[in-house]
Amino acid sequence: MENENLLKLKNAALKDIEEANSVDSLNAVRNTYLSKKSELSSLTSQIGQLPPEDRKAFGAALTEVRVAITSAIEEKMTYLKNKELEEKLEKEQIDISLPGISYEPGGRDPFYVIQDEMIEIFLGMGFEVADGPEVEKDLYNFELLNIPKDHPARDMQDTFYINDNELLRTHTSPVQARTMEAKKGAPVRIICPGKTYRRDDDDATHSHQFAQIEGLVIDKGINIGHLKATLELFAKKMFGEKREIRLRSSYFPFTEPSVEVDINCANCGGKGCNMCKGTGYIEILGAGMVHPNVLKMNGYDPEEYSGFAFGVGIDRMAVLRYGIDDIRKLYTNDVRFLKQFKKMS
Ligand code: FA5
Repeated sequence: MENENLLKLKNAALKDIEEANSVDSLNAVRNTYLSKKSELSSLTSQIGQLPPEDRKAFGAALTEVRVAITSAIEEKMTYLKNKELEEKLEKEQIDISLPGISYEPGGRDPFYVIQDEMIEIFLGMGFEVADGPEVEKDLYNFELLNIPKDHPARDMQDTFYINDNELLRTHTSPVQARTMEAKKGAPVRIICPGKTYRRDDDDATHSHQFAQIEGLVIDKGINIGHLKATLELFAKKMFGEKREIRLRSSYFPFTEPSVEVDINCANCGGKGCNMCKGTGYIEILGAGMVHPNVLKMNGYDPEEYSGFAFGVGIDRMAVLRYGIDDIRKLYTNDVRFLKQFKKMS
């Protein structure tokens, strides 16, 4: 093919490119002039049949035409794509009178509402907040609390063991031993909120993971009257002035005497109903006077110092306070329950 014909081919292509007025039509032009079946491609494959002295010049002329067509197409493609995008945006209509999507604001989880409220009450009585690890040493969880290895009381608090010496703490009481260790014989007035774990079967009132607030007071002259007054004030602040508490004799290896503390049932006022299982009272916590062995093991002279301690279940408090029928609802993140709670609180 003469160079003059090649020039015609190039001009025809450039004209078609110029006339293409959409991305689709430009793609069709590209197909006509640059595809494998195009005239340009078939000419390229014929170079080998030319006399050797003509091949170089003809090859260069073909390349020049291909480059010219390709760059003209690319330039036009950019222009057409932008134009089509602009046209699309112009056509899009926004109806500003349509109502927006309403997102309901979330609320605080009942568990944390109660936990904060309990902490506030104790802070108001002069307690400080202490902390301790959830993966705890057997030493602090049991031994320094007067529960040596093979003590039958361990059966009541079976747990998840990491190894022979480490476990998920079964109560917040190990913080008692840790605090006494840190205070080195000085007076103590702490609470410790935190997660606790037991190998308990889950049901409406039990969870294998729950939370407690531990309380510990040690000083000279502390007696059971201080314990009762502290817990009575706590119960009234938490559940209302009319609530009474009752101390029932109990057993914990780390307190002597030990008590279970009940509160009179708000539902029936103490007459007996389903909620309090006919007893008129509902158990809220375990407590007692710190056992002399515990004081001794943790660096306090029981002849000089005495103290009281208590452990209250935070989840149980939330259940009682809000009349939640199943403790597991505090953990399952069911939005229906959380919404219901938001309305209640
Ligand atoms: C204790 O854990 C003692 N450490 C409490 C204590 C501290 C006594 C200091 C004396 C001095 P108890 O096992 O009773 O005691 O648990 C205390 C509270 O934790 C219970 O009253 C209850 O509110 C809560 N609790 C216990 N087990 C569970 C469970 N599986 N699920 C939810 N709450 C629980």
